Amino acid sequence: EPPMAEKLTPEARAAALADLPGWSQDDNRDAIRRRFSFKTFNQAFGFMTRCALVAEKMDHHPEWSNVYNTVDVTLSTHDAGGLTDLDIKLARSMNRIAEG
Ligand code: HBI
Repeated sequence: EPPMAEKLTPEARAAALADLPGWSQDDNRDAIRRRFSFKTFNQAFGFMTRCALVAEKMDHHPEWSNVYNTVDVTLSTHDAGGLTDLDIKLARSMNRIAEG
């Protein structure tokens, strides 16, 4: 197994967020969040299916919920107790997948 990811410094977090369209710092936790909105439930669930395959490959998993055409995502590295590069990588993948 790779070594545990380390929490990003405030500077690294700010720099990463500035280059991550749609994502923002969670108000209450050391985590980032984004709402993805689609035209249909089918598009939303297709997005979740593709993201799930990436997450499983990374062994890094989102906290998320789906209501009809909307997917709310929160990313944090539980093992590290906060935001790490793994969250940034998964967020980038999710943005790419959402762009189709
Ligand atoms: N997903 N978001 C997130 N954070 C983790 O710390 C994490 C995970 N998926 C799997 C995982 N850790 C495993 O490494 C441990 O649960 C063993």
